[in-house]
Amino acid sequence: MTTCVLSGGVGAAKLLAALASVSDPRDIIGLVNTGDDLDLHGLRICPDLDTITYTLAGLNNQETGWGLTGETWRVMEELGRLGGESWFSLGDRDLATHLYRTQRLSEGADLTTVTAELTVKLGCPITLLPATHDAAPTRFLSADGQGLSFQEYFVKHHHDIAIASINLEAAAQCALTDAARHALESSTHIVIAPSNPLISIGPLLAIPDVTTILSAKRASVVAVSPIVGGVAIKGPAERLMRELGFEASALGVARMYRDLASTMVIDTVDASLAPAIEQLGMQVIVTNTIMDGGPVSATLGQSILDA
Ligand code: FO1
Repeated sequence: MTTCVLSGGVGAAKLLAALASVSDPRDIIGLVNTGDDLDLHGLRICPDLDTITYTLAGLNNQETGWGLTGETWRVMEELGRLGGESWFSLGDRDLATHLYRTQRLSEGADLTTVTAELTVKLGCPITLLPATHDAAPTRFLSADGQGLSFQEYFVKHHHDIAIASINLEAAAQCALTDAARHALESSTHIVIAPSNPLISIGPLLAIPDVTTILSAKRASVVAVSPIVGGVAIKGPAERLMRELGFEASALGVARMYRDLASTMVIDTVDASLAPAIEQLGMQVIVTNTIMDGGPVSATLGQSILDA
């Protein structure tokens, strides 16, 4: 019994930890978005892979939500003094991960191999797979006509800029890795994490063959809504969904996933939306989805595995 989880960053990390708390972590695979990845200072930065690795290893920085615990920022401070690019903060400890990854990639190792090395070395007990080895950066067009990279939108503009469209063309041109394809095809359960459907899950679904595989396995696909009570648990999902013409609710998320998932997990505060979601042809599980890293997470994890 293997569970493959389509994953963004923070929300997915919490869900993967929840699933790992109620099953053998060796049976869980995170299939992770790389659309947020960037090259900066000559380093390959993979925010979602690192957020999940650090969280599952118990090393995540709970103040920032990204990066490592016990972090210091001396390199960034020095870089700022030199007038270097310091808008995207890499902590001193986090830099070691990036130096390691970049060096291994430059030696010819692929991102799947390097990710496996980092998860083992850092103590993340589940398997994490990048969905692709190709560069597939997510881009944005702002309402005032600027083209933006993911991290320009997310960090430089604090995702506080109106967006006209999301560009997933690079993802649509890239190839699923063999390991990712095998994970999707052979897993008994597939879960869509409560990550942003447009910019964390969207880039995974844009990769050729992913929606085909999910549709064929729809009966074993469960999606967890990242929108609770009309509000995103974290990040810009609600605002982006509205700006791009989607209803910012668990029902709106269900409409996006109806052809891919047979079961939708929604929060108890959204229980009144269950009949409308069932009318889309989905089963609905109503439970507490605000994960606490303890009993609430465990109950959510178990309900997903039982679905
Ligand atoms: N998010 C920020 O808001 N500011 C940062 O300076 C920042 C640096 C950073 C460095 C490494 C890393 O793995 C993640 C980092 N993030 C930062 C988080 C990241 O930009 C986003 O949270 C994700 O890409 C969205 O899932």
